[in-house]
This record gives sequence, C-alpha cells and structure tokens, in this order.
Amino acid sequence: MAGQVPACPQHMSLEELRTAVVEGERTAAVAATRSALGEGVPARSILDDALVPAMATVGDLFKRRQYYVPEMLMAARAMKACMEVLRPELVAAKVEPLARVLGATVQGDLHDIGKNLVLMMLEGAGFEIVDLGVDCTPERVVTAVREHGARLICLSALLTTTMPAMRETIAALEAAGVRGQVAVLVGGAPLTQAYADEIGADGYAPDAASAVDKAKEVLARLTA
Ligand code: B1M
Repeated sequence: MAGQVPACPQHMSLEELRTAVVEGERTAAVAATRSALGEGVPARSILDDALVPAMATVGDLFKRRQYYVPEMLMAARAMKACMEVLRPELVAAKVEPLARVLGATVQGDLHDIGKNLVLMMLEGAGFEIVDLGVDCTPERVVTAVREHGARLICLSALLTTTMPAMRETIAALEAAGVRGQVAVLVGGAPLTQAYADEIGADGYAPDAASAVDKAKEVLARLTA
C-alpha cells in the first residue's frame, strides 16, 4: 500500500513467535522458530527477542491473575518445544546461559508439576536447567552440585511431611563444603518466607513467575 513501510520479515516472525508462545500454541511456535531460523535470524535473537519476552509476558499475566496454571503450562510447553529446535544452534553459537540451575523435588516427595513449571519458567528466562526429578536425596543434590557446577538450586516440596528434607538438603550442602558456592531457592504450597528463613535458604518464591525474579535476585547476592 502506498506510503506504508513494509514490516521487516524478521520482526514479523519474532512477533508471531512471541504471540504463539504467550498463547500456548506449540505447533505455531515451533513453526515460527523454524521460519525465523530459515530467514537467518540468529538463535540468540530468537531467544532474547522472542522467547524470553514471551515468558516474561506470561509471568506478568500470571501475577495479574489473568493467566492460571493451565495457561502458564501451555505457554511453558510451547517455549520448551522451541528450545529443542534452538538448543543446537545456541550451542553452536556458544551462547552462554544466565547460570546453570539444579531443580529437584525433595526426598520423600513425588509432586513435580509445580517444580516442572518453575524450571520451565527459568529456562524461558535464559537459565540452563538440570532437572534432578522427584524424591531427590540430599546426597544426590550434593553430588549434582559438584558434577554440574550449578550456581542455583531450586527445591520444591508439596507435603508438610517433606518440608524438613529441605533443611536436611541445606545441611548436607554445608557438611560437604559447597554451600557457599550455590544459592538455594525454595518453594511449594506449604512453604512460607518464615520457613525459608528458618532453614537458611537464600530465597522463597510463592509461584513460578516470581521464582524467576527471585532466582535473579539471589544469584546477584551470591556474586556481589
Ligand atoms: Co498430592 N497432596 N499426595 N498428589 N496433591 C497434595 C499436595 C495435598 C495438598 C492434597 C490434599 O490433601 N488436599 C496433600 C498434602 C497435604 C499436606 O501435606 N499438608 C497431598 C497428599 C496428602 C498426597 C499423598 C500423601 C496422598 C496419599 O498417597 N495418601 C501422596 C504423596 C505422594 C508423595 O509425594 N510421596 C500424594 C500423591 C499425589 C499424586 C502422585 C497423585 C499427584 C502428584 C502428581 C505429580 O506431581 N506428578 C498429587 C497431586 C496432583 C496433588 C494436588 C491435587 C495438586 C498438586 C499440584 O500439582 N498443584 C495437591 C492438592 C492441591 O494442591 N490442590 C496435592 C499444581 C502445581 C502447579 O502447584 O505444586 O503448588 P504447586 O506449585 C506452585 C507453587 O507451589 C510454586 O509454583 C507453582 C506454580 O506457580 N512452587 C514453587 C512449587 N515449587 C516451587 C519451587 C520454587 C518456587 C515456587 O522455588 C524453588
């Protein structure tokens, strides 16, 4: 149309990608990721200019109670599917993640929906995730910290009976002499800030969206 500046195709596909992720449209999101790569958009730009802002939008919508867990899960799954396409390109381009994060549901606890959501939101924010799964013993967390050189551990508990395993995990990190090199973030329905303080965690987040902000905050304190 006369007088109209044509939209840059690269910006168009990133815009489509952001929308598809926010709306949890996995197939459309993966197609937009492939098309952006095909147009020569660098993987780094797809991550920084589409996936990370899309997940930030999802986090905001959740905090404002316009999104609930199902919408957030769908968006996170769309983002994860795009990351599968992007990961080899990011590795090839030597793109450094913000930090390596270990995630685990503590010993005795099999609930993993909340933990998975937290880890997906963190991945969407640019962190590298090592998921240790459920029923994770303190010893396994210590071994994984040594093995992966993680800077942040995210511990989740859904049962009042498994909350003490968080304290035991922190004690095991101290006994192993690695507590100083990692920040510990805790969360889960029965948790409170007061309990996090009592067991010596570095931070507590009530939901997956605020876990991203808290993760950045505790990591900044660790490096300060
Ligand atoms: Co279980 N269960 N469950 N359960 N279960 C609860 C937790 C319970 C509250 C149900 C009830 O009685 N009303 C109750 C706990 C009571 C208590 O401890 N006070 C309970 C019980 C008792 C049990 C069993 C003991 C039942 C039995 O066998 N008699 C048993 C225990 C098994 C075990 O773990 N050893 C059990 C088993 C199960 C299933 C396996 C059947 C299944 C889990 C499937 C799975 O996770 N793969 C299950 C489920 C689904 C639930 C409910 C219904 C839903 C939990 C959930 O996924 N919520 C739950 C009742 C309820 O919550 N309405 C219940 C959705 C999820 C997105 O929320 O995990 O809270 P949530 O995560 C949130 C936040 O908490 C936060 O962010 C997330 C999203 O914003 N968050 C973090 C979570 N981790 C975080 C970490 C962070 C930061 C934020 O930083 C690191």
